[in-house]
Amino acid sequence: MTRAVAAVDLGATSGRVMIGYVGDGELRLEPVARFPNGPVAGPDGLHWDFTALYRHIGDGLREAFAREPAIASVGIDSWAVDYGLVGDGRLLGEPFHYRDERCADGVRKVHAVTPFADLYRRNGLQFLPFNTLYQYAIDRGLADADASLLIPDLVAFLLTGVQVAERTNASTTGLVDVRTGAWDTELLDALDIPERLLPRLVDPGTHLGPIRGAAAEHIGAELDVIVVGSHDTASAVVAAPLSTPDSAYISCGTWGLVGLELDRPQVTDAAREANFTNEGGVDGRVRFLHNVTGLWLLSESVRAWEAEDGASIDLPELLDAAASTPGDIPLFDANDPSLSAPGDMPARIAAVLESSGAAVPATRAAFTRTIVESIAQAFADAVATAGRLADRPIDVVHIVGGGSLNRLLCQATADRSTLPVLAGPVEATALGNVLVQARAHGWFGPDATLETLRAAVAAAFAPERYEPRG
Ligand code: LFR
Repeated sequence: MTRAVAAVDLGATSGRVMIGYVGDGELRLEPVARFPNGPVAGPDGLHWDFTALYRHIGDGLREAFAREPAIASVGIDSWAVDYGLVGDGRLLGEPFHYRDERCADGVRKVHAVTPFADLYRRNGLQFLPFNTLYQYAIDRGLADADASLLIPDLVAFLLTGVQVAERTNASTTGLVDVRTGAWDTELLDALDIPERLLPRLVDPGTHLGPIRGAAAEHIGAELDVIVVGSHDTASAVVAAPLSTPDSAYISCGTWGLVGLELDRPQVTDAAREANFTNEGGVDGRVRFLHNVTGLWLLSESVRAWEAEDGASIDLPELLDAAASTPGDIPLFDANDPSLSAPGDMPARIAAVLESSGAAVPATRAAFTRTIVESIAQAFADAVATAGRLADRPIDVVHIVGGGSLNRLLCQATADRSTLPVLAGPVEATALGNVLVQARAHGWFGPDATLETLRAAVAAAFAPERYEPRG
């Protein structure tokens, strides 16, 4: 019997629809559709082109169902924190993009009411200027809305008509109580955020209901939507084949999410000072991690160079050239806030290098090497900090996601952390999405834990090992 589900996985630079096959010893992804995503500058700031994304999702699901009529359900995940406002059953405008600089005003407003140390005690989240609560603080649209839905919940609502807030992603809003897992109504009151906007919280694995109306007609089927770990990082961690109890993971795409899985949140002063987050994981696990700016630095630099040349750049070729750059490699702080917004990344990185007295590499290959090594250094530092904060002797680092294909980055992370790196799977997020649906269908038996799912990943996708070089 064919056991298949569809995964919709939306990343900050591209989205995809995949078919996931799960059967006797089989775990396999078949790509169906891939479409671009990114910030769109409007008169009032940066937005997402959600309308285009939603159209691509519908087309992708139609194609998936045409190819594989056995598809039993659909799961949706995306980047975190961003939301769409809904009124009278419709999306009220294109969602804001978290890289929009307006968030700074929201931070000032929220911290004037609730200082960061108090927020951290309540929500356990690292400071990121775009966390949803800061965006709400300056969003005039809230008053006219009936509901605010995070991106995957918004897609699910438009498909099924059901409004929920999936728990792993809701944990990134800053409005969920890290101790109880419920909406923090006291904080909502203090910040004047209407409680009516926030739908009921549900766990990954919840059956939401069938796709209805025009969407079902377009796709050609009333496929069931199953809630997955809808924060992409939560799904990626599900499919990180953690090989020892003291494994660290890095989910590396646009961001590098570096940390550990814990059973309980760590809401200590030391964790707050190190800016470590306690995001909600699938099965109530805690994603104790730090956001490191990841391949964003490279993709934005390549985008700038391509614009300069009016021609596309072969990334593998550039990385090969970078790997053989001789001499000293100047480093910069990958997390410098000046590197967060889109646009002219090479000049901004050069400014960060210059301000610390470091030399600016003269060639693109050397510049690329500096970017990759700076990311790897930030990864190594975050791994060490995670181990120290959680009192764990980290013995291996798993790199999953797009970054696992970047050999230079994997080796540099091994070297700089002095730990072995196990790289892969590259499509961890989509796999985690597929696995949580498969488990909800009972395909892994009645007692399947995350360890069961990870064993399936390890069996199907042998990781590539990088030993640290002295
Ligand atoms: C990764 C990610 C991170 C989150 C950032 C913004 O794609 O979801 O986990 O901090 O995007 O939403």
